[in-house]
Amino acid sequence: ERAYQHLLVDLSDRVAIIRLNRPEVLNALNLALVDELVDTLERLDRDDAVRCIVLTGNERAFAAGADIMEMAEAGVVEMKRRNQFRVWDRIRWITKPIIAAVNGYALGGGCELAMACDLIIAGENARFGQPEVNLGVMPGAGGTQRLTRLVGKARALEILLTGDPITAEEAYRIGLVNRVVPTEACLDEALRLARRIAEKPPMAVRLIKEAVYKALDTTLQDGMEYERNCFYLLFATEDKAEGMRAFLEKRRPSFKGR
Ligand code: CO8
Repeated sequence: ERAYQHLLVDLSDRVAIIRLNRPEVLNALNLALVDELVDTLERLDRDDAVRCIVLTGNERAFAAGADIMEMAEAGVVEMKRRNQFRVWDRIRWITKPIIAAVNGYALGGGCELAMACDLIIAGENARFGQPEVNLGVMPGAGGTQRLTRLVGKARALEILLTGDPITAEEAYRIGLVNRVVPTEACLDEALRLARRIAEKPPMAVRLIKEAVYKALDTTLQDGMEYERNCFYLLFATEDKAEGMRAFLEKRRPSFKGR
């Protein structure tokens, strides 16, 4: 059993569940929490017993943003010295799918954290927003970049310039989240989805994730070529042989991740 300072971590049916655990400050993301979170994601990513990761908070908050207490007195030299986004950027390289189960506030860094995940299940009470502008700053962990790619320029600018949060229903309408479910069903729905993905051949899952992020980052031509190479690569796996054989033999495949 491992001791965590700001997280609760569980494993069931090859799905790891990470709960952000600073409820007294609505899971504000201080430096220690983000360090611990990213270390944990990387450890779970290396663990063969884990095939999918669910990240959640509590009913009141997924995360209400970066910890304002830690930033209030900081100047630019201190912020540059902290170099906190080097840790943050490592989330991008987690190979297993990460599903955010979001209830309550997902604001500022909390919204950016949800967007850094691969899929988002929202409870009806979820509120997404980038209120940094109200503090005299702006997003620093992808809020202007990921949000714009996800929902387009017009909606992104409205959210970013007003700082007003949007409801779960609105987030669904503009394509920020995959689905909206009753608040109390949010984690279960995310776990159900995670277990479905955990049954799939891990190498195919991994390359699909890689190829989709490539699509956000490159030209269509280069992306198509990338996709094709990933596709060919899967023909070297035992799971490809098993998947196609099982189809022909009309039985359920059993995937090994090799
Ligand atoms: N940082 C520190 N403490 C917080 C934060 C926060 N972001 N959010 C809430 N808290 C604390 C409150 O200070 C309060 O503490 P206390 O009980 O000691 O007074 C406790 O949590 C409960 O909060 P409230 O009493 O304010 O609860 P309400 O229900 O009245 O309001 C709100 C809930 C609307 C969510 C309100 O707390 C709020 O506006 N919070 C701040 C939201 C915000 O501005 N977030 C953006 C922060 S800036 C940012 O995220 C920059 C990202 C850059 C990169 C991030 C990398 C990690």
